[in-house]
Amino acid sequence: MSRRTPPLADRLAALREAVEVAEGRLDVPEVGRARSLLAKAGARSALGDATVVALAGATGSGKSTLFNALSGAEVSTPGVRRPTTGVAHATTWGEQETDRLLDWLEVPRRHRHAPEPALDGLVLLDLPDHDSVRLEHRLEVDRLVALVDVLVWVLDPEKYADAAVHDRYLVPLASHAGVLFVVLNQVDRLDAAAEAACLADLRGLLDREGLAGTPLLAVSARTGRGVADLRGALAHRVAARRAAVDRLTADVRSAAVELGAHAPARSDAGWGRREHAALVDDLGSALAGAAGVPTIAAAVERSAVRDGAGRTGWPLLRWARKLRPDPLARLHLGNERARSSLPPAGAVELAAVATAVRRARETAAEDLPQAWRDELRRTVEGAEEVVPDRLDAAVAGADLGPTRVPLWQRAVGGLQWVLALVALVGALWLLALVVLGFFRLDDVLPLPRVQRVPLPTLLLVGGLLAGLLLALVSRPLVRLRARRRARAAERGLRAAVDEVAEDVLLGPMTDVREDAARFRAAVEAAAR
Ligand SMILES: Nc1nc2c(ncn2[C@@H]2O[C@H](COP(=O)(O)OP(=O)(O)OP(=O)(O)O)[C@@H](O)[C@H]2O)c(=O)[nH]1
Ligand SMILES: [Mg+2]
Repeated sequence: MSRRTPPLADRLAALREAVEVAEGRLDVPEVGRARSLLAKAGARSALGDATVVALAGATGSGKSTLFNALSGAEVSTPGVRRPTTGVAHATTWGEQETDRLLDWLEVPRRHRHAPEPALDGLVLLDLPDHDSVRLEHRLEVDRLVALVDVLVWVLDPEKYADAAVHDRYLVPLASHAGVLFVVLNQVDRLDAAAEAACLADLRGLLDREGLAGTPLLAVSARTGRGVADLRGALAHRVAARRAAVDRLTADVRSAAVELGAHAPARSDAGWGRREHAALVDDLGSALAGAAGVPTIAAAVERSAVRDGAGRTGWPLLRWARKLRPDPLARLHLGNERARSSLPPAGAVELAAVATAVRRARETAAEDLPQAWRDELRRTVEGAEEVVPDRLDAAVAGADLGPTRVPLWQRAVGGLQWVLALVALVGALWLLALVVLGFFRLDDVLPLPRVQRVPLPTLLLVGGLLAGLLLALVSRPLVRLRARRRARAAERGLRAAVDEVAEDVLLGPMTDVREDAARFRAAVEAAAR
């Protein structure tokens, strides 16, 4: 087997791969036809290497007469009343068991020819008329034309140019060199000049139809002229023992060419890294809007301000802050399996998502044929349905950044307690002085002064003022840290959202493109 023509098994494997890739993806009739061909090939290959030759043609062209001439007996009755032959007849040559083959072909009338080594392995069929007034004849012809290995088209001098035969049967087999013979029968009815003119005209017609490689023989089934040549040509095909393989090869190639109409023009499947990253970014920012990432980031910031201010604020007012709910906790994040309490995305956000998805889909659809574009659209539509749930789960489970309390906030918090304690000591001291003064026991407690200010007053006022000052100084720092936390949370959320964009939308789109490329490669391998 030369390298340019791969063996039938390889072609069939390639066609099977193309069908498997296309299955459930491409909604085109060619896939179904290729699948039936694979079934036929599997069945035919198991039925031996006999050569099934069928005589086909219009009613009255002389198929049955020629069939009998080749069979050497009147197996099929020719007739004057048209159409004559209603069911296919078979004559088999040689010892080979052909019953299973004929069962598969569903040909009931069978005749075994006397031993004739040159034609050993031939199964000759006489078909009904292809252009019959009877529908069942036409159906039977079409069924068998698809199954046999070699077709001998029997034309007669009147109707040899009939467009029905040429357009429907001959032209589609143009690529099937070796599968087709054309016979001009009844040449006994023509004189030499008319026969030559007729043959030249028919030859020209066939050549123009792309059938230049198809042999054309002049015969007369009645006188036997040319029948020996036809017998010789058939013997040649039979001896090669590859008519079945040739027919299947030709079928696989035309099926692959048909499928090729739905293959992408370019073979490179994926998009470049930069293109891919740009798509993720585009989709990610649209999805982030719809997923409420800005809302969550704002809640993280407010929550961090609340916590930080609480921690660094004046201790005696902390309980008041605790009464206000945590804006982050209200969103019920942190559980991937439960829905968050995020408000649903608004119309603007949803429109932005739709636009980004459409842009991504259009990029993915570039240079894909229509059938793959349709599949891409179906895939994206399916994916879009799960996007809201996947987004919610993603943001609910996203890493919102470090939640560790910063050391300085702890330190400030501790210092606040100390200052509060100092103020308290001052207050209690003053209270004690007032009580003792009431009982005229002023001298029991000393009253040290610092620069003429009584120490307890200094402790009370100083503690309070210092606490207030510390709280005020801490505020901008708390805000700064809250903004940093919000940014970190936003990064975490974006990463989770980008993953959804990648997983739910871009991944399946990439799969479609890759399948289209695989399809193209398989179709090319089958058609080579
Ligand atoms: N002159 C002449 N008549 C022929 C020749 N071959 C067949 N005939 C006649 O043409 C008529 C039709 O022949 P059939 O063999 O029944 O034709 P068929 O193609 O089998 O027709 P259907 O079974 O109806 O499709 C018969 O009368 C034959 O005798 C031939 O080579 N020369
Ligand atoms: Mg007939």
